[in-house]
Amino acid sequence: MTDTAAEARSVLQRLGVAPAAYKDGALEVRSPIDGAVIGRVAMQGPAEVSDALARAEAAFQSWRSVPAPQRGELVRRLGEELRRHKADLGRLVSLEAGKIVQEGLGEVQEMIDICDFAVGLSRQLYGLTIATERPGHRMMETWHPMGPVAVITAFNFPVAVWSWNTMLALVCGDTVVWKPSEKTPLTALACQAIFDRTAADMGLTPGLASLVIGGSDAGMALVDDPRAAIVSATGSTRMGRAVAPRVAARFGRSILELGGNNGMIIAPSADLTLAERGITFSAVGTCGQRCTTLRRIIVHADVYDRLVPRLAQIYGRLPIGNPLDDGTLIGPLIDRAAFDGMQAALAQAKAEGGTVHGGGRALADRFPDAFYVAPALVEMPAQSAIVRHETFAPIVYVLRYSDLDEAIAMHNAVPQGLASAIFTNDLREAERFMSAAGSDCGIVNVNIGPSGAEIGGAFGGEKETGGGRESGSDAWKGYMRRATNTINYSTALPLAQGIRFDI
Ligand code: UN1
Repeated sequence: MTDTAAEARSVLQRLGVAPAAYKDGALEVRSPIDGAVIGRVAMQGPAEVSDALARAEAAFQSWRSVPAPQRGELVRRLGEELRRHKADLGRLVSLEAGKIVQEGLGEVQEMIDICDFAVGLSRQLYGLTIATERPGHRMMETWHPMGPVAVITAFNFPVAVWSWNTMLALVCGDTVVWKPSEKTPLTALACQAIFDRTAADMGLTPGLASLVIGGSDAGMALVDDPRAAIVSATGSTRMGRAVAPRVAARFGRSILELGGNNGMIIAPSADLTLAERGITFSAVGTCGQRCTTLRRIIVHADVYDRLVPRLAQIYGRLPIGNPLDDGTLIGPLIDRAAFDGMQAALAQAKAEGGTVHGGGRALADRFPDAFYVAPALVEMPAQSAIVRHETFAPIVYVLRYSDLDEAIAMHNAVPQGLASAIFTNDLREAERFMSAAGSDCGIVNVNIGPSGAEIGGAFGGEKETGGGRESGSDAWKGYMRRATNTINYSTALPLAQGIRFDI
């Protein structure tokens, strides 16, 4: 059996984190693998937030004027460091967040990918030139850095989401103050150590990116501080509801990536073998704790009786276990609260007429202080209250439909709007689902599941998901401010709209 505490110590050492940072702080960090304490980290509060923002603001004064391609050089080197440390950082993600090794490594790969993306972007921060109505004039847009970005992240992607934000922010000329989840401070310390070493090697000004480990008082201090030009927050809709109005009240900018309730329509023409794989990875990957996790399957009546029993069979034989072991596909839930939340949701689903397959506690003898579960497949008679609610656990609700319009309406009739998918071989159905009258989500896939998005596309969603976009496409614009410039190179001063104003 793995000694998670010893492993965490040696990985942290290889990643260059000073032992003082995780030896005797007040915050006990437990590995979800076995519940063992793997670190003790100091808790910081509003005073440290204020100091970090002061440093970020000071660093911003010079960083904003460094040419963007040179800023990209920092990100290029960070990408190289991450390549070098991929195995260790991926393992630390497994130890601290409980992901299987493949997914821990995948998360670090996602960091490397956003570095590559951001390096390219550092030479592509372009604005438009616009035709003006005035002779001898030119109109254009220039994009400028915004200031310090407060990055608030969740336990489930403890390193990738920081890098989505930080790498873009850095090439955009912004600086960063990061508050990670209190459940995953060790991976945050490791990222910060990598960052600090790289920035120091390059002789860069301190304070470009810093870390504050703390609770909601630290988070709210970031949210309320006008020096944080942008607040990029990832987490529950409840958290977003607390954050968004406070940032808005001071006219700050927010980028919100909140809850999902991701659905998939299985049409009569669907390739069911492909669908089974798509469903299983999306529904049970990361033990159902991704914001993109598949939570609802809307299955056509003609294929329901072929697909659902097969899924129940697959679910029954998925390897649940220590995420560090080869072959494990389902690791633990993050903690007891997640387990209790899952059981409460299953009880409610039963009360609402559902038939539950699986969903019980697993491996309690071997790991009495950890929370492993069998993934749950829940057949529901209708899209009742519990189905419309996001439970962060491996529960997938199965619903039946007979008409595509009805399926799309059902698909959209939830408060969240992150990711969605349709499995169909019918071109008309696929295009319908992607059209203006189709899925209302930010991510709309055909013949692949809703989770596991790659860097390159904009990531985020609508409604209670918060509306933010991160990572790919033109998400960089969220980290910059736009100036519209009108330049007069004539000897006259014509006014727009033909206004005459002679003095
Ligand atoms: C999250 O769960 O917060 O698309 C992010 C995915 C991953 C990112 C998930 N690339 O599932």
